[in-house]
Order: sequence, then C-alpha cells, then structure tokens
Amino acid sequence: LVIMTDLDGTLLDHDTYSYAPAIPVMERLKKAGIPLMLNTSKTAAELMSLRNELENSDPYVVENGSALYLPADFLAENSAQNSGDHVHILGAVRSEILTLIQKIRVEEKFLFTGFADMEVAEVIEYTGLSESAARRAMTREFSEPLIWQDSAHQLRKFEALIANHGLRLLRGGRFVHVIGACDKGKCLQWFRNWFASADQRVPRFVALGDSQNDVAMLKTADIAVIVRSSHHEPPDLEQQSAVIITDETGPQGWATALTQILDDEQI
Ligand code: 2M8
Ligand code: MG
Ligand code: MG
Repeated sequence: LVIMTDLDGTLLDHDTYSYAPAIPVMERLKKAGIPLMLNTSKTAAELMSLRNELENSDPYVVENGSALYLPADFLAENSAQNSGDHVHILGAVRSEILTLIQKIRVEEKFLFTGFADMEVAEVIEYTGLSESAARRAMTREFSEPLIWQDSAHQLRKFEALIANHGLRLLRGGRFVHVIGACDKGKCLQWFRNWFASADQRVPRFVALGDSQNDVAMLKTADIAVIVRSSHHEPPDLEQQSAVIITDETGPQGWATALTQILDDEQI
C-alpha cells in the first residue's frame, strides 16, 4: 500500500493548516513502512518545510502535478539507484506561463490577480498563511494561482485561449491554478510505472483529496477518499468503484478514513 495525499483541506485544515488530528495515523503508517506521498498545489519550498516538520522522506509532487521528486533515501531503499535525488518535470515553466497570461489579459481585458501581481501581505490576506509560509508559497516554478475576478464566461474563454498554448486550469480550495499539461493523476501513474520498472511489486494506491484539482489523482487510485470540505461541495468522480466520502472535514476525516482502511487491511 502507498498513501498519496493532497494537503490543503485534506491532510491540513482548510483554515488553520493544522494536521494535529492526523498525527497518530501518520505514526502508524511510519511504523508499518507505508510511504506517505504528498501530492499538492504547494511549491517545493513549502514542501521542504513541511516534510522536515513531519520527518517525511517519501516521494512527493509539487504544483498540481508539475514536478515529482524521488529523494535519494527512498531510491536507495527501494531500487538499485544510488545517485542522489531524482526530479521529473511534467509541467510548464512559470515564467512562460506568466508571459502568456499577462499578454492575453491585456488583449482580452480579463480581470484576475495572480501571485505575481501580489505583495506578500496580499497572499497572507487571501490564504491566512504566516509571512514565511506565504513567501514559500510565492516561490513558484511551474504554476500561477489566480483569484479570478471576471465572469464564468470569461473564465471559459481564458481556458480555451491558454489551451492553445498547452496550458490548463485546475481549481484548488481558494485559487484557480494555471499549469502545464499535467495533473496529480499523471504523477500517481508515473510512480506506479516506476515501481514496476524498479522490479518492485506495484503497490495499491490510496489517494485522498478534497477539490477539483484532486479528481485525476482520485480516479487513478485503487482506493479513493474524498475528504469533505466545510467550504465547498465534494468533487464529482462520476463512476468510480472504491470511493469513500468522509463525514468529517479535513485532517479529522483523513484520519478516520485511513484508520478504517488500515484496519480493513489488518495493518
Ligand atoms: C494555493 O493552493 C491551494 C490548494 O488547494 C488553493 O488553491 O487554495 C497554493 O498557492 C499553495 O502554494 C498555497 O500554500 C495555498 C495556501 O492556501 O494556496
Ligand atoms: Mg485541497
Ligand atoms: Mg491542493
């Protein structure tokens, strides 16, 4: 078994960013040797800080599937590879994203505010992050989060225009994210293939998420857990066999669902 999880609104509380209710389950995973792979909209800088705090050395994915990381420790334990960290980029370069969206904003008079337009104080205001955490969220490499201030019709037009340049939109808990031709699900599948190519038994993946940007990951997983949000409706997975929707929100729902799964698996 491998656990792959979203952060905001899933392992972390939407408002306080606390993961306290999930600590006992994270310890149980560690004891059982089950990897906990973080797969998030957050940046590599944000993940470095959080993974240190959690003492997590498992593979992870940043900026909505834009880049995935296989840390040297994990590679040494799980494969014959012994040559440092491995990074695989599936997404687009942020400077190219910014050039394009700023150009079409002028041409089409779209109304939006992206992280590149914001001072740290504004990011703090929109997210409730601390100053240092907001700065880490602003060090983006592969994506641009936007506050969309125009109509839904204009958003669809924006989406069609950026699609001509190989870019797409995904909706997180607070922002609309402009990214390359990637998503969290492609990364889950990449890891599955990696286990096979490393001559490992391919594990079953449990994925947990709360928003539209998690749908591809949830659909690709063997067991999908939709963590209920206090802020929006659960995303629609259409037909998927093994899907659980939690009663509780955020890390409490995360912990209850995983406890049930681990109990069922007799882990
Ligand atoms: C952004 O991501 C969340 C994920 O759901 C969102 O769209 O609401 C990103 O900018 C991320 O880097 C940041 O940490 C987070 C803070 O709420 O917002
Ligand atoms: Mg989320
Ligand atoms: Mg997220």
